[in-house]
Order: sequence, then C-alpha cells, then structure tokens
Amino acid sequence: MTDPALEKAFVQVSVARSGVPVVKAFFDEPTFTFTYVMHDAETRRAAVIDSVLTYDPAAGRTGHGAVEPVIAYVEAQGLSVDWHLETHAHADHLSAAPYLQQKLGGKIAIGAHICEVQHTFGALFNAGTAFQRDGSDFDHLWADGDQFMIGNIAVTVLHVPGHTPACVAYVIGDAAFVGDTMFMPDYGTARADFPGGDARTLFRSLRRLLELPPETRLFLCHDYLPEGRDHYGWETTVAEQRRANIHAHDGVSEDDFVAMREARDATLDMPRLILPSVQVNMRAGHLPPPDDNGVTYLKIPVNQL
Ligand SMILES: N[C@@H](CCC(=O)N[C@@H](CS)C(=O)NCC(=O)O)C(=O)O
Ligand SMILES: [Fe+2]
Repeated sequence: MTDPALEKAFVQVSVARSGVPVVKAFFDEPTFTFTYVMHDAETRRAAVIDSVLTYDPAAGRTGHGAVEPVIAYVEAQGLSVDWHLETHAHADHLSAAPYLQQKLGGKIAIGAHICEVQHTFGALFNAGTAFQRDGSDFDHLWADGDQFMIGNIAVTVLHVPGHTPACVAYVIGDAAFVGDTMFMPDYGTARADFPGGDARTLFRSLRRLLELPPETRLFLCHDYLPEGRDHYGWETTVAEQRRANIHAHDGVSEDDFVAMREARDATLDMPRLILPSVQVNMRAGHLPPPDDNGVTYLKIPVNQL
C-alpha cells in the first residue's frame, strides 16, 4: 500500500474488527428458534450455530425451508464454514447440520456429555446396538474449557448443563451463544424438566455465564413472545441480564430460582416436536437407518414422557 494515511486507517479498522465476530440471526417461527451464522471478517471463516431442519409431523416430511436462507447468506458473503456447532440435543426441532454439512462442508460438534443424552434416549427409543452411544455420530465433542479458532477469532466452550446434561455455550470473541440457559430478560430462562435436566444445575450454569464481562453480547436460542411484547428478540448483554432477567437477575437466590423453575415447569406441555427431534438429534441430526423396505421411520414411544 503506497498511501500511508490509508494504511493507518486500514490497520485501525482491522484491529477494531479483530476478535469481533459478525453475527447474522435467522428465525424459524414454527419452532421459535434462532440459527446463527458467525464469521471472522478478516478471514471469512465461519460457523453455523443451531440450524433447523423443517419438519411437518402430520405428513412425516422433512424440508429445507428454514436453512435455504442460511445457505444463500453463506454463499453471498463468500464464507467458508468450518463448524456446525450445536448448543445441545434440541427437543423442539430437528437439526439441519448434516444437510448443511453436505452443502457447505464443515464439521458437526456438540458437548461431550452428549453420550449421557444418547444413553437416555437410546434406551427410550430402543435404538439397538447399531446406535453407538459414544458421541461418534458427531465429528467432534467439546469439553468444558476447550479453546479453538475460527479464522482469527478465539472460541472458548463452556459446559452449561441444567436444561439438558450436555448443554454448552460457545463464547466467540465478544459474543456468547448461550443455547437454552437464558432467554430475553422479560421471558427469563429455559425449562429444566427434560430427562437429565435440573433446575439447580441450570441456575449455577446461567450464573456462571453472567460472570462474563458486562458488555459480552449474548445470543439466545429461542424467543417465545411474553405478553406485552410483539417483536422477537435474540440479542442481549450480560449487564442487561444481571439487571433485568425476570428469573435470574442479580439478587435472586438459588433456592428461589429452583422453586420458581420447578413450579413453572410443572405447567408446561411437552414441545410439539420432542419425539421426532430427540431421536434424530441424538444421532447428530441423521435420520435413523431405514427399514428393510428402504423407508425411514421415526418411533413414537407410547406413555413414556
Ligand atoms: N411451545 C414450544 C415449547 C418448546 C419448549 O419447551 N422449549 C424449551 C426449550 S427447548 C423451553 O425452555 N421453553 C421454555 C418455556 O416454554 O417457557 C414447542 O412446542 O416447541
Ligand atoms: Fe432446548
């Protein structure tokens, strides 16, 4: 560069951007789920977090409506996807990670405690010995404190169980993708009544996340509009959650949180897609193997949940 003033400005903009991921949110209204694409502006390396495979339970039909905009964005931005990061084995939507991997490349990863979830749901669905319960359906498993790079941006993985035993948060640059721990401050927190869930553990996990610097951007997995709000929200900060989260702001005791969470969970219906979702997501988003007629079936265990 032969323009010294421009060079200074160039370096300034690069340094300002370095370590700050560009984050794009996509919302799937049928399941109230946010999928994120984050990327490093310098290298254009990227990750997709919590993608959604469209599923019509009445017809038993899968579709790609929810992820076509994700693919179009990745292509238009010229991004290289290194990772498909799952915050947990979702109970309310099927993961589109295998489809996106086929289209965009990248590895599928989840928290290492997924093996516990695979044992629980492998038994519920009587999945047989062909279903490995060692996490090997995924390309990579993260332990608490693992660090890696996406382009020039550092990532730290935090194990944040409570909603499920295997939940992780991905702290990427100045942004944390917190999965199902906290929701928007006026909605509160995730439920803790799924198999292996625990309200006390959830409280400890979400308070752990709230030890991050106050300005940390938090990106949420869902928004279910609370009464009095008519627009969906997906981004907040540690400072905002500590000040205003209706379930877990500073000053709420662990015992009060547990009492509130357990009372509220007793009133919640099972997610509409829990049975199709968990038997697919425990396999990293792959459908179960087809029957001998070549047709793939999803099972419905009766009177088990
Ligand atoms: N109505 C939704 C509920 C899904 C649901 O239970 N979501 C979980 C996260 S996977 C949750 O924490 N919900 C909190 C709540 O509904 O208050 C559905 O049927 O899909
Ligand atoms: Fe969830």
